[in-house]
Amino acid sequence: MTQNYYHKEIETMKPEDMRKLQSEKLVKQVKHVYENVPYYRNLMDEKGVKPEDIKGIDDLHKLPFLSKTDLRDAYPYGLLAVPLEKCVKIHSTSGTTGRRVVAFYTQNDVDLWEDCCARAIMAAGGTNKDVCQVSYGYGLFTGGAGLNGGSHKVGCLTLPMSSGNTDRQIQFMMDLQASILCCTPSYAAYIGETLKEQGYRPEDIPLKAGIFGAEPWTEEMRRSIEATLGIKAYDIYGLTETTGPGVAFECSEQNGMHINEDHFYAEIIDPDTGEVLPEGSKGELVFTSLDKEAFPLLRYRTRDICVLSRKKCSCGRTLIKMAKPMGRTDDMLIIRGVNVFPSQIETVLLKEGYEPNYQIIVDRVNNTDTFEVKVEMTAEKFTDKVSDILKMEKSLAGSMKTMLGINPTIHLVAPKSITRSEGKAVRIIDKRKLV
Ligand code: DLL
Repeated sequence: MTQNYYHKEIETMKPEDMRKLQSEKLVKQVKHVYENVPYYRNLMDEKGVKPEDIKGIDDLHKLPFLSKTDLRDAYPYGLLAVPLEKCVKIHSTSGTTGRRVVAFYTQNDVDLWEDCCARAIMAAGGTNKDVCQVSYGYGLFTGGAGLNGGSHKVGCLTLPMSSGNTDRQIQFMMDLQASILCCTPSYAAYIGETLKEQGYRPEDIPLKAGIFGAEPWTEEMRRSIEATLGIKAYDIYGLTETTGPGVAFECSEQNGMHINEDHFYAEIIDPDTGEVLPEGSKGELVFTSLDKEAFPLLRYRTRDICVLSRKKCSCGRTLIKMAKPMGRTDDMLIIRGVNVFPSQIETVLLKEGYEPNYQIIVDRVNNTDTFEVKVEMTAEKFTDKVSDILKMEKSLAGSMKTMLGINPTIHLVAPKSITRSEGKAVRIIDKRKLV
């Protein structure tokens, strides 16, 4: 495959030149954050580090980490590094409890982010001749906006479909001859199955490539989607806290994702000690935004478990690669592309007058996640009247949908019927085989 680069000079830069560029950006960024974010300034002061101590990437380890807890504590504006009048938008995702994570963007931040997505689209073979169907959710979720912007930058004809309404997706795909599909891998699989049910063979489908991410997916799932849709499927990674999709993207080698390391410096640390681990070690992925303006997180702990590699890539890119995330160091689940924390479910249960005795059961049937929450009725709420139980289940499902953004199936069970554990409660039964 001939390689398309969006920023050839950066994407194929010599690693030593990249490190120099990263060092220069880091020095400026630390100064920017120290001067404008009192929350982080305090963390640096507590650690006894001053901006002058950071002369380049070699000094990065001296800086304190940030975690989701800091984002919650500083919510909503505490980590903002520019005046509000410079911000043009926000995106948001689940927090560990009721507080969501809100990320801010200046116009330059939006540009930088869209450039990252444009690199991903071009690495998947995209050009201005393509029709790019963006079927990630639009709105607060970053998927739709990021790929939409990237597609514009490449010059593709962009179909801003958002997710859902599969019949309409298929109609647009066929009528406008979409050649690139961007959505979660589970939605891609679902679209593929629906096309098959409607009698389309892979050779009837105009798509040539798919850019799928936001949730874990296996190699088997990739091969199955590729066969059903007749495409090459590329992985894409990102998180709201750093911008959204496009922090890393796959190339024709389909073996790990290149990190846009001119913007996001990656480290792997031991999640227990915080010690930085050498290349090739498995540990927690940490990102430092080198040039974002509004929400520039330094040493942000993603909780994703990962491995980095600088092995030469056949696509010619020299950007460091990350493996597919291999799990999480916390209990966050990703269900149908949506981040779900058990603590959020607990918050809803307590608010609705239930005890926090519950179990989350997740499975993947025909490439679609199922999401069930078993909840014990309390002695006060107990009833054996089926219509009352159904009403209570429906109301609880509604409150969960408001908190999580997706609808679980609620099963109310008799008080004290969920097995008590002698140690840590078994709250999550995840039957999916994701790695
Ligand atoms: O999922 C951003 C995104 C949108 C990425 C569209 C790719 C495509 P959040 O909702 O904040 O952001 O969730 C971030 O999702 O920490 C990972 O645990 C997980 N994740 C994202 N991409 C992948 C992937 C978006 N390709 C969290 N493989 C991250 C596995 C992924 N996990």
